[in-house]
Amino acid sequence: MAERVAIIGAGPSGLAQLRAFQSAREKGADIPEIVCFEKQDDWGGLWNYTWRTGLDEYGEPVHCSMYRYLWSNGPKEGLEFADYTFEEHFGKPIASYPPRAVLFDYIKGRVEKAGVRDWIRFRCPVRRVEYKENGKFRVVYQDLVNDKEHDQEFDYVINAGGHFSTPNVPHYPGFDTFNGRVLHAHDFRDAVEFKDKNILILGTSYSAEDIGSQCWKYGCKSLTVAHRTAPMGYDWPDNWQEVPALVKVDKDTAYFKDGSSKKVDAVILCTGYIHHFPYMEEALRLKTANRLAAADLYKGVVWVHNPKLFYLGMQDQWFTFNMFDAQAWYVRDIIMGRISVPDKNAMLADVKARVDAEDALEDDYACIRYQGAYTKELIDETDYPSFDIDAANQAFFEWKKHKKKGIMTFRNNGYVSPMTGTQAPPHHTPWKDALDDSLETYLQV
Ligand code: FAD
Ligand code: NA7
Repeated sequence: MAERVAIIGAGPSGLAQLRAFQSAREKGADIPEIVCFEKQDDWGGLWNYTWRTGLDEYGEPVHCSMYRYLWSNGPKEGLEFADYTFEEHFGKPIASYPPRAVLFDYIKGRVEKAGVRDWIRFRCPVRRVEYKENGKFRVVYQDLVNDKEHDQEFDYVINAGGHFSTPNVPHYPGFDTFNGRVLHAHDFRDAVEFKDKNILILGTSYSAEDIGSQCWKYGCKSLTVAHRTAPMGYDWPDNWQEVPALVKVDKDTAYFKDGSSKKVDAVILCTGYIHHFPYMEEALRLKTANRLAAADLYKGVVWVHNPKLFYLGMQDQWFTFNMFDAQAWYVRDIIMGRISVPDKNAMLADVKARVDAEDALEDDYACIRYQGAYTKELIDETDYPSFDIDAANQAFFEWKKHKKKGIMTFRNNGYVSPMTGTQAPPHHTPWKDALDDSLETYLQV
């Protein structure tokens, strides 16, 4: 009997895992039986956009945290697959900050070519994962379309369920009597809703920066961004101000720590996400902060308390798609007996070393190098095509400088692909004037 592997989620991480196994099979290896459970009706994870918010048509929490007009917030040269380049997919070099639909198309292209769609059971959320005395995992999943619950045994489980979907929602005094809308970034969909409105944003990370930029681009009246720790400090447009922490709201007015106040129409909580895996039994459930060295994961992927369980993509992310690949190839090789896992003490020491090394990092540049080195460390142990990590780091470094130079213009720049060495062409329209984010318009010359 072939061993059985369950993969939870068909987002970029889960799809990397399918492609990793398929590539081993293509090279002649015997691979285990793979079953991937996906609760949405299509693959792509967060990149599979839906207008829905809250619960979906089956009463399931909507996974999507993406919104209309989302363009990549980092250069595509930092996330490119080493085994499937942008040039291979699009047949020509393209600009460096593709909109969501373009990246979705790219993600799909590789797995369509690999022919792995049949391994996925769509509309099948995993309800429960338990480890049994017989050394196997019991996986309970729901077939939503036929409304049936099923129960199966697996030798290995790979959780690729994502961690930017369940919102972290703080409460501030006065929210319950605020006259406008209070929403989390997870439920933000169309910036046009906020045209001519005064908006308050809480948070200072990617969501705050990008949702604020979308609202500015599509014509909001003003943006006020309150920071709990430190301001973002970019050279913002005139109608954008950064203020100290929010203290309370009262009907239509927000009050800040420095005593200032501002009338606002809506509050958007860009306050991050939580790692939320209620379907994993307690002993198997990852609990970690959103950081580069996630808790309890040897080499960032192996669950130290049961090394037949793996988590993919659970780190905070500078590197994304090619880091997920590095992880997926590594996990594949553990399962296929090509890489061995040390004893628990050695695994715990590995986690501690990673946490300590992250704690010692001094700035974002060091964080990028750290995650680049981690990605390379895993790639060096497998047959994933090796690539120039320094060149990917370089794209990120230039990106950071371009953001500092112009937060509303950085997406007009292009970078060199670490995979092909090609310099990306400039996009035909500056980002702030490009209101149509469709694939067809983006790919026009
Ligand atoms: P996800 O994409 O979240 O996919 C997880 C999948 O698991 C989903 O399909 C979900 O339906 C499924 N799933 C979850 N639970 C279950 C269950 N119990 N049973 C069955 N299926 C389940 N990265 C970039 O590189 N560039 C960007 O520009 C960028 N922009 C972003 C913008 C936003 C708003 C957000 C939230 C993230 C962004 N990211 C970006 C980061 C993003 O995390 C990664 O690009 C990528 O989507 C992570 O892939 P994943 O497969 O780990 O998780
Ligand atoms: P992040 O990167 O986890 O950032 C969360 C932000 O929320 C961060 O600035 C926090 O401030 C802030 N935060 C958290 N709790 C609060 C409260 N209670 N009050 C005020 N501010 C708070 O999440 P993002 O959504 O920006 O990014 C996640 C992914 O989505 C990322 O990969 C992007 O590509 C898109 P702090 O600095 O801790 O004071």
